Amino acid sequence: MSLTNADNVTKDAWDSHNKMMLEPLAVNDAEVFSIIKKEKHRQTYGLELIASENFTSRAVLEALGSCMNNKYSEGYPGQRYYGGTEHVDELERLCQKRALEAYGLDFDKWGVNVQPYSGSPANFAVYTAIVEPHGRIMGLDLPDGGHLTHGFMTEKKKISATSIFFESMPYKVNPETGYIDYDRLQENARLFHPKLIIAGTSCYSRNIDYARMRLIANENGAYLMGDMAHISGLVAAGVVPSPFDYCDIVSTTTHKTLRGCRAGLIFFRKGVRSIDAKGKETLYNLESLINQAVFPGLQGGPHNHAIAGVAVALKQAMTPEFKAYQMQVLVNCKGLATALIEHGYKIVTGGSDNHLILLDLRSKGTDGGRAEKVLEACAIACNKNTCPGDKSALRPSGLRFGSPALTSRGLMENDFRKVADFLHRGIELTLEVQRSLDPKATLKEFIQALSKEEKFQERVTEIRTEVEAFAGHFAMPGLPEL
Ligand code: DSN
Repeated sequence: MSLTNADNVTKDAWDSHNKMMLEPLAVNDAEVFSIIKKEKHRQTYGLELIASENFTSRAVLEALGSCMNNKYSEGYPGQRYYGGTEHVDELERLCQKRALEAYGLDFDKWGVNVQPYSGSPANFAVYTAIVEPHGRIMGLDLPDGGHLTHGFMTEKKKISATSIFFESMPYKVNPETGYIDYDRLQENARLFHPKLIIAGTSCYSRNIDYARMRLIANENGAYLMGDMAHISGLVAAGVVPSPFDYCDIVSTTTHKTLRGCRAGLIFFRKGVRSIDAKGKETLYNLESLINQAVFPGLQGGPHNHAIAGVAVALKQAMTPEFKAYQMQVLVNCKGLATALIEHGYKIVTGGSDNHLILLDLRSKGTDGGRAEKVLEACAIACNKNTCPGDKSALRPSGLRFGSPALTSRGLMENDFRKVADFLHRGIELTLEVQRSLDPKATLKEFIQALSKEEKFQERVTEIRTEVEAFAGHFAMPGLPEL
């Protein structure tokens, strides 16, 4: 580049540009640096109970922040549309190998695509691959614990693109028990004849009966897809039933219980799909359909930095330490459930087989939205959630709590009892604020009362101070500063 071109780039400006490119974030962009520092403080001194979140390791973050971010590599290993891809090819192949190994899969029977940017694009790629436009899918309804991308729509509107471009018929949980109503799913599937049934959840504390779902899929000649996003770390550790035993396809995110960076994976079966009465074999053709749907169907260049981070997380997921961590996730979740039940709370389904619980606040006379706001003010992060039987998704009566993130910080079962005490105090405060208001007061009025009235602010400060002192006690995985 000429230093005396039409734009009058001076040598000084050029030198300073080159210097700028080497500056650390704190020097180069103090504003973004300070926001990140505030978030780091929030994560370190708060209690993170959002069931889908986790704290990834330093090694994963280093891979994620590496030069792999700079590389374009549209295509697949050995067949790229760009030059200079020998190292990203090696990385993607390594990530594929580790993904299959982490789940104990036979390389002849399973393949994997490691390019999806996250779980939602992964699911859309699967539907694009195997369900024709307006073909039929069945997933657990969002208010019952399913995910947006499992075909979510309301009575009035198709919300998720997965219900706009595909015809969706949800299945439900039994409103009395909170367990998936497999009988009703079976009856409805016999009428609807879906092309694809999705066995996956976002807020369901019990193991899925994959064998039963396989049976229902077979009755209808449907594919069965497991969306194990929430439980993929638990599955890798072998502490919950595996969707791989029964599903044709398994999708996942990589940043929840798996504890990697944000990305998605799609596993697909290869080889024989079925053999008819005369012994004639039908083969799967999922590999080419899914690979084409991901690229060039829906995505451009893979995020090679994310693939690097996922590869690192998958290596960690094959260690005995990871198994010990996942076992502790389960113990801690059960401990939290027990302590909350002792405090007089109702847990949907009565407990948990996995990393999350759903607290039903209806019997307490409050709802998830109000309690979530009070807990947030007290430095406790969780999310409101509908409970089975809720009449309106606008006023969800539950709170979803997960144990993965705090377990990553080293909290043990007794610590989770303390967490339950904090939750109880926050919910008691919610009830007090509510009692001070007209029963018809809106959420906005509730938040105003909470933040304006001195007596409530004093209580918030008291709980928050204790929460911060408690949380600050535990180690935080990741990069030391950011
Ligand atoms: N939104 C995530 C969750 O919180 O469960 C799933 O994508």
